[in-house]
Amino acid sequence: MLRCGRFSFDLSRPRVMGIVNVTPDSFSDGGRYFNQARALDHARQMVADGADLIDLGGESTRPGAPPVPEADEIARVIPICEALAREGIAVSVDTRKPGVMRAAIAAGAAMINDVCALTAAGAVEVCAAADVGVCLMHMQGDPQTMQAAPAYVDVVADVRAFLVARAAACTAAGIPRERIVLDPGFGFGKTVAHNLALLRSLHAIVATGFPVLAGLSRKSALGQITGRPVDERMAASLSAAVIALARGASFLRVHDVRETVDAMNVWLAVERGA
Ligand code: 9MG
Repeated sequence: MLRCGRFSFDLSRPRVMGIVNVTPDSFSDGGRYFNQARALDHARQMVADGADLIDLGGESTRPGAPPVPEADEIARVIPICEALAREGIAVSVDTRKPGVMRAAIAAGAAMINDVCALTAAGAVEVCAAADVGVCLMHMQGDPQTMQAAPAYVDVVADVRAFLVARAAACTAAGIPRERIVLDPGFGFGKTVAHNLALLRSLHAIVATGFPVLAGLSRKSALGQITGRPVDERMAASLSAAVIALARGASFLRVHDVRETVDAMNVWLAVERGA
C-alpha cells in the first residue's frame, strides 16, 4: 500500500501516473497544456484512459530549463490542482520548492513529486507535517547543467545509496515509510549508458522495499537509441515501460496513458493470468 492523503494505492498491481505539464516549454509536449482549461481537460481524459493519478508540473525540468519564480509556479499549478482534487482525482504536484509544496497540499494534492528528493531547506518538514505521499527522485546536478558531464563510480549503487539515504532522512523527520516512493531519475544527469544500466538493474532499487516509480516516457535516451524525435517515441516509451514493470516498478510516469495501460494489461495478463 502507498498512502497519499485521502488515497491509498494497493500496489499489488502497478499504477499509471499521467503527466500534465503546465509550462510554456515542456520538452515533450511543447507547452501544449500551458492553457489551464486545456490542461484540465487533458488530465480528465488521462483519468478516463486509466491513469491512477495525475502529475502536475509548473516548472520545466528539461535539460537547460530556466528556473521559474515561486509565484508563477503557484499560479500555474494550484488552480488545476484544486479543480482536480475537488473532482476526486489523485493529484501529484511536481515541484522542488517548499512554498509550492505547501500551497499544493492546501489545494488537495495527494503526492509531492520532487526531482530533488526533498533536499531544499524546509521541504521534508512541509511534507512531514501533512499526509501526502512523496516521490524522491535522484538527479545529479541541476537541470541547467546536469547533462554536461554525468559521472558515477557505479551508477546503480550510487543512485541506490542516495535514494536510501533520502528515504532515511524522510522517515527520521516523521514521514512514514508507507508514504515514500523512490525514483532513479532517468535522464537527470545520466548518459544513455547510465539510463540503460539503471533500467537493467531496476530490481536493485526495488529491493530497497520502497515502491519504485519509473519515468522514461519520451525521454532523450529513447531518442538517442531509436533516432526518433520527441513526438515519435511512443513505441520506445511503451517498450521501456514494460521493461520497468518486469523489473518491479510500481508506478509508471507517462504521457501516453491509454497506450501504456494497454501495454501494462498485456504484461499483467501474461504474468498473472487474464
Ligand atoms: C518531473 N519529472 C520529469 N521526469 C521525471 C521522472 O523521471 N521522475 C519523476 N519522479 N519526476 C519527473
